[in-house]
Amino acid sequence: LSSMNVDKNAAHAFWDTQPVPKIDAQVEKSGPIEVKTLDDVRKEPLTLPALFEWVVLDVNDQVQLNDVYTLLNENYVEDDDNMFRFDYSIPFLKWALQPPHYLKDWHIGVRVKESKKLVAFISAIPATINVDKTDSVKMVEINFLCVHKKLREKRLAPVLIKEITRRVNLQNIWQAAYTAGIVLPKPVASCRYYHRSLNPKKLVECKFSSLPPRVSMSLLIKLNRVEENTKCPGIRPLTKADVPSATRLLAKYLSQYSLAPSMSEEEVWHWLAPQKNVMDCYVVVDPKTGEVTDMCSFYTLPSSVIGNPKHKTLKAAFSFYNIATSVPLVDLMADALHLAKKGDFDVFNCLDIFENSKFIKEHKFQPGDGNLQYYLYNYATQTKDPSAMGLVLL
Ligand code: NHW
Repeated sequence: LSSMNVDKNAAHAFWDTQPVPKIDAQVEKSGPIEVKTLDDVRKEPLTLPALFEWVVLDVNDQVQLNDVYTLLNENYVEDDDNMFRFDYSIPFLKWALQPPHYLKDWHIGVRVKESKKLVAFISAIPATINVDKTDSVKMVEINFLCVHKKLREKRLAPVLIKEITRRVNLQNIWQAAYTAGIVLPKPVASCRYYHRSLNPKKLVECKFSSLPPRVSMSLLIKLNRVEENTKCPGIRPLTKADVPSATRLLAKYLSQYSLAPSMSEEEVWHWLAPQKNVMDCYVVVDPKTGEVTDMCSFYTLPSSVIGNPKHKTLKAAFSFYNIATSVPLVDLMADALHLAKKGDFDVFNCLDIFENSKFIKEHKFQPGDGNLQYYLYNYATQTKDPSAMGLVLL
């Protein structure tokens, strides 16, 4: 949805009742919108329609994890033309849902009482988010909100959102961060996706991209070649021994952004440890001091290609945290593209957050038609430019 056709007067029967700024609000002072105490929090779960029941999903149990995978694989986010649907893998979901100090109680499902079929899901994970470089806020990140296609537009999503809010509030946490493709009251930042073709022939065959006028396939392939070798001396996968210095590098780098996570060493290792088909993270280390000076990282998020006779899945890399101090950022990202190509990815995606605009043109990224809106729940702050954003949600 482009910002041009957002109806600023659209009524939001649910969101108008929630502690979020109105869509046209001008925020003067940063801070919580409402202040509550545990006494204000309802002690019983929200009421579901009679045929359904709440469940907690134990993602350590392969069967339950597989239920989540299948719900999302069949019903999660699609592009505007319904040609692609995110296909978060099973190991990815386990990783995304179990960071340090995760709560099992925050992996919420709705099942049909009789058949036990999983028909809806929502999750929260704990995070500390720095807002406006001054305020460190204990929050949750909300993700994987999904209602089965057959149960859409029955106001089930607000019930899921209220239930997760209740369970988060019970832990004395009152703020959340989340992203969505749609415009709701009220984005903190409106960001744009950019795509770098790595396998242009397949992307054209899948109709992810099209041949530009007067460009042949062989020319397109040539234009999208990546470097044959890496440019950053000694670049190699992150190891556990790098974590203390990587954590310092990240903290210093992220401190310049208006919205950015603060991560402990334990969290840095959880989020950046290389994991095949989940996370790639490479570092450059100063040979004298052993300190990490540069880092690039991307996560693996394939999409199912809907109804294509030849291709079932697109393998996409999503840019994560990239920091260049000893080499130019464009060189570091040339290496990220080289490594992604070697890892058989079809496309490398990034948002216009961080300093990403500095390599988007040079490395031939093309703007996508998708936007990504960032939101905070129960925290008002001034609207931010994408380049002030230092947070990536999966
Ligand atoms: S965004 C991905 C969301 N998931 C998908 O797009 C998957 C495919 N779609 C679906 O499954 C990443 C359904 O369409 C969903 C809506 C479930 C999206 N965020 O049940 P109804 C996340 O997971 C509002 C927030 O009839 P439905 C982040 C909508 O505006 N609200 O719709 C999630 C309307 O309210 P309004 C959304 O199509 C963050 C109401 O839902 C939304 O059957 C969640 C309609 O409900 C979205 N993506 O189901 C918020 N999509 O007021 C967390 C629709 O306008 C907040 N809606 O009438 C923080 C909570 C924690 C606080 C802790 C202190």
